[in-house]
Amino acid sequence: MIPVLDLRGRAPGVRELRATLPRAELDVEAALAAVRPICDDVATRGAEAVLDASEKFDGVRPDSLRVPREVIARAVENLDPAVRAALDESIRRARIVHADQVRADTSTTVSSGGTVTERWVPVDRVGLYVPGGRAVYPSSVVMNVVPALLAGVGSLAVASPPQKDFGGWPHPTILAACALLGVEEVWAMGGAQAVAAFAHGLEGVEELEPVSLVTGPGNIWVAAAKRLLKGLIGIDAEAGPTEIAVLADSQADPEHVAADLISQAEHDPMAAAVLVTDSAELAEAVQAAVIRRVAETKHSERVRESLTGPQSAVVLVDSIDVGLDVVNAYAAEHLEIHTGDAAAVAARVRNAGAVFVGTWSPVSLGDYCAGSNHVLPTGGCAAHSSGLSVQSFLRGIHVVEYSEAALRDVGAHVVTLARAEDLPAHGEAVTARLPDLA
Ligand code: HSO
Ligand code: ZN
Repeated sequence: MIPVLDLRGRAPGVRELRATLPRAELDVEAALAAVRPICDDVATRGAEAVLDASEKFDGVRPDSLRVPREVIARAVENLDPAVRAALDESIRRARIVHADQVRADTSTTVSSGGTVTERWVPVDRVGLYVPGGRAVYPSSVVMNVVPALLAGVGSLAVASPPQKDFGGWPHPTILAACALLGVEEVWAMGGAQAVAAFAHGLEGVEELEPVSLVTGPGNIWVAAAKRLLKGLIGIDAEAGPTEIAVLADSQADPEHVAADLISQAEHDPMAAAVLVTDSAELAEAVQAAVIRRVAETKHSERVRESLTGPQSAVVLVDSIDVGLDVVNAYAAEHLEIHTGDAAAVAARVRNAGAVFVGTWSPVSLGDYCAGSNHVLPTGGCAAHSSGLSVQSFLRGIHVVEYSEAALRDVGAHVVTLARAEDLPAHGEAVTARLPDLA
């Protein structure tokens, strides 16, 4: 049974909701201590340090860190045709959605002869992390690579942990997904050591050019390495365990709701599943369906651990209005709306990584084939951040160009503000050009 949190008869405010709603706690700070020596070792000893860490943590020492071209080619040749067709469709849909995110430069005439242009410039080189471990994530290759390519990133490298069962290379489906997207630079490395190798680069037999930005989900060690190396590199987010929240009323189909809660619980015993509903009958029906389905599903053990854990809950509320307050305070990575007029309710959602509207839009559709991105903010970060997009790989550079007349027009204000900040030399940069403004 999913633990119940009964908020009926109450309308708690945001602060109280944030304190009472369940949340998976990830102690990234504690992981930093373990990750720091690994990252330092990679900085000084390079590839040897990465290989040693792989042997220790992944239980395998790949023949090389860079995955050879033939190994990638073989992975595509051996790819199951149905998987290939599904990946092709996933890529096609992601491309059309992300293509609409590409932005044109904007040029604003601020005053006559004074313009500010915002130029969108892709990051030169990026490292994309694709997790291995409990599951294989070729879909995450798609979700990282597609926006990077559409942003115009010129150089990109993918890293994924070496797999004991596949000769020390990343999972073949991951390699095949890279090939389908035209990615040739793939590295058999995972965990903190992969992030460190991306950040510092590698020299010698294994030549890895350092990257400027690392994106992609990963486990706590990856998150800790991102936190440690942030600044030297840019990062997208520190991904935590996946989360699904469902806002549902009495019209919802309990089987659909149960199946969707279980689908995300399948990722991780720490994954969070939260049902928010104003219908006690629906809550009961969902609990019953969950029990039945969990018994039958393949990864029932980890699903059960996730759904019965302190990070999951069925939250009972008086109305969908209060339910909206709850889900907005929770700021879930994924939020499904199963109510009458779901679109209208969804329009009132302010905080969520992605919103799935109505009974025919399950999260797993978005995980693979909706066209939306599945690298999304977790742990409440949806209150301030977005998921991965073309924008994640761009920098907006302001290009300022003023004529003499345009500078003259506003120069006195610059001088005044410079004096007000007790930074008179700032004003002197103007009066050096236009002495009469002194
Ligand atoms: N739900 C995960 C993404 C994923 N699901 C990949 C299956 N494969 C985090 O959004
Ligand atoms: Zn998923």
